Amino acid sequence: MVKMRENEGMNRAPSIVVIPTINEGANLRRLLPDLLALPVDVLVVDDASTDDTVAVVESFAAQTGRVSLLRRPEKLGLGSAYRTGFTHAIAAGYQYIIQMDGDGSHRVVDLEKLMQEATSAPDIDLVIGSRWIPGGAVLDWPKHRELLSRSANLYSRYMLNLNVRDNTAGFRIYRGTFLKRIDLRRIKSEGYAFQIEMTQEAARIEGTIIEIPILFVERETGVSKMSGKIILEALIKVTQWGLLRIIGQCLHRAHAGLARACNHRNTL
Ligand SMILES: Nc1nc2c(ncn2[C@@H]2O[C@H](COP(=O)(O)OP(=O)(O)OP(=O)(O)O)[C@@H](O)[C@H]2O)c(=O)[nH]1
Ligand SMILES: [Mg+2]
Repeated sequence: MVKMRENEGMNRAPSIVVIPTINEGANLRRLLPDLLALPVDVLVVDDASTDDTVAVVESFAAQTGRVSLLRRPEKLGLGSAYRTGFTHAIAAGYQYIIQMDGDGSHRVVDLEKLMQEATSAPDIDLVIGSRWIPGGAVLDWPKHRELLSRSANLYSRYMLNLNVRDNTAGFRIYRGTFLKRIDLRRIKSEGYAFQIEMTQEAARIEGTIIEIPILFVERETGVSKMSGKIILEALIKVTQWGLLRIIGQCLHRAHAGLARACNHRNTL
């Protein structure tokens, strides 16, 4: 691993962007210069890319000293890449930990907006770049992808009772101290389910979550890693979590009803 910058007080950027990659060399070559124009450091978590991803990252690391690279020997999953990246970022003491795809779908202009919001109030724990609130949109996405994303969000919002429109969004800023409160070892999902599980956990520990509209742009180069397995994982997990939540609620109500009935009998 290229060494991460230690906490150098005022000299180091307060924020770090964690980018998971597999074969995103062409995209990183365009993304990194724009990102590094902002006051951020970058950590790339790469799973055995066979293109020039590693060379591109190492070259920016050498030129700027603000880019780190964590290399893993095989494709270990998006969720696991983020868990590893987040763990390093938390340990290094960054104030804001940013999650962003390396395929160009998440725009740096939108990141600037997200950063403004994240830093606008001390109580904001999680900022989500949202496609599905007014002002948000997708560009060049096939209709079936839009339908899939919209239905996944509707289903997870209903099943998990989440007040977030874009649960599957991968463009986010966590306050470092807040992310530290989430036990990442308990988060087991890998694909879209990872984003949903993190949203669910953030809501469970009563974080302040806001959504900011973004324009999500379909990748121009490279290959999508989205698969049927990722969709199935999300469908199964959301259904399991949702049913457990609903059963828990029913048991709670039944217990409360029983207690009320007993109290009533005792007062007769
Ligand atoms: N390290 C690592 N990165 C991954 C893995 N899967 C996907 N990525 C990266 O995560 C980011 C998002 O993956 P994409 O393939 O664009 O998947 P997506 O954005 O969910 O789906 P599309 O809309 O089809 O692009 C990209 O930067 C990928 O290179 C993985 O298993 N390990
Ligand atoms: Mg993508």
